[in-house]
Amino acid sequence: MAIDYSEKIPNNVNLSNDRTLQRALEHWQPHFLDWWREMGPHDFASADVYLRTATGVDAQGWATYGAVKMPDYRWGIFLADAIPERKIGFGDSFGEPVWQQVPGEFRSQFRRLIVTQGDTEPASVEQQHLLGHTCPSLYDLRNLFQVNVEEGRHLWAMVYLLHAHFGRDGREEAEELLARHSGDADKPRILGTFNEPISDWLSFFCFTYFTDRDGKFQLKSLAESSFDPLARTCRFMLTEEAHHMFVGETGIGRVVRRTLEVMKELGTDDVQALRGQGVVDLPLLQRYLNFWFSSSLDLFGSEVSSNAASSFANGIKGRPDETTQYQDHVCTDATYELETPDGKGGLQKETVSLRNAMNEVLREAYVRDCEIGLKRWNMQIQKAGHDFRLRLPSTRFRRSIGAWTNVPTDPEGRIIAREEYERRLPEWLPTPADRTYVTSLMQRVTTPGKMAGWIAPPDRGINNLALDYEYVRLA
Ligand code: BYC
Repeated sequence: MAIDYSEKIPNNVNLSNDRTLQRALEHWQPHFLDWWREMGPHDFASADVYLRTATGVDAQGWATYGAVKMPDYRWGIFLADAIPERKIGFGDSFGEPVWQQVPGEFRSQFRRLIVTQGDTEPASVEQQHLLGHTCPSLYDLRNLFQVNVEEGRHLWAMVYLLHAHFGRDGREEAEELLARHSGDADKPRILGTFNEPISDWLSFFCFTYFTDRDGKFQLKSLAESSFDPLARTCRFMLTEEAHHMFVGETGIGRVVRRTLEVMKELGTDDVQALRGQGVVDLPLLQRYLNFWFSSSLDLFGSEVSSNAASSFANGIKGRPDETTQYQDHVCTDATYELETPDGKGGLQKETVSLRNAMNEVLREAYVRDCEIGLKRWNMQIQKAGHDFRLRLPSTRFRRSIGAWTNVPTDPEGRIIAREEYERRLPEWLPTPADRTYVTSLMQRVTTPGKMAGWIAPPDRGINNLALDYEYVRLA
């Protein structure tokens, strides 16, 4: 269905047919805008930004591009088209028709997941609140803002579900989504990674590479849901998410390219020499990757989880590409082998029900997807004639959720003494000196077509425009 932009809240859900819902959302809208003004991109409210806006939800041309002031962005409610006669694709109700309403017995479980999903969206905007001030180029600044407005829209997507399907509880949750704040001591965001500061662009690229990719996998699992409005909204969100991961992958790739250029010019990989030239040495990049990858792994929850089992059994959350990737969609008898710490410095093998291991199944698929960027970046390094390789640390390294919580391991996943772990952490995670150095590189560049010295230009501009196009016109 086409998106109606004549409405106060653009939508393709026939909002004007449900006056009560429309009024409730119109009541929430100014709260959202207040939140955006306070917590969204700092200081750029009057800039003209070359943004894409959804005009339709089909695969072709869903986007239109043009200069927009961010507070005027048309945040709205867009669901992918319904699949006629769609059937439940997994769990105990496999093969039955999907639900247009939430079954009462699953209400609180659905609410919890929708709230958790919704919470991450404004959190990421808050984390990136000040980043615009230190943009490496107008191209990057525009990409940051594109990501920010779309995360704002993803919040709308979840708030719509809460308002439309969860009554008063849902409306209260929607208010709470604007009341919790990233890193707030009293009211933090729900999931750990979303309380980590993103105060430099290297962190931003790592976040969009690793953490937005968690978004991809979680949204793909929710897109399988038996609750059809949730499935449809997540399907559309996934089309927006792809750009965010592109920003991360190409951002890190450009950092690597620039560093390789300077390594060639200087004829050395000496860290101090490279830092003297203002680029990101590869060991430093590795430490940033270790930090954001390990934090993002926690977002999948515990390896063995009764929440995950009941979400699967009840048809609430499936596996990514459930229909095409798996034969057994019910998984009552299937098992899963895990290796977990035995508490005595060794490992033990555990066999658990596959349903209980669904978080781990997702995490494994996620790790495989993360490898793709690493291969590309390493190809660049190899072609430049260097032996250094970027690597994903083991999924056991620096975990705060699940079986490996607080188990000291090295990045290869070997259990080590706590003393060794503490002592060697500066080899593995960004040190205060690394962060100070990265911060020193974060000088704002806003001349069209120019890039900061620590990052190479992208291969092409946005929507076939030239690289020196003025993607953000600063007021
Ligand atoms: N930090 O059984 P467990 C995105 C909590 S990203 C803090 O192990 P479960 C985006 C958990 O909530 C995608 N707490 O795990 C990206 C539970 O607490 P309660 C976001 C954590 O429940 C970039 C307890 O530990 N979407 O879209 O099976 C920019 C035991 O949980 C953490 C979703 O996450 C953590 N890391 O699975 C913008 C999808 N991990 O409820 C956006 C919806 C776990 O007992 N959420 N806990 O108080 C879910 O599917 C599940 O809630 C989780 C956890 C996968 C997160």
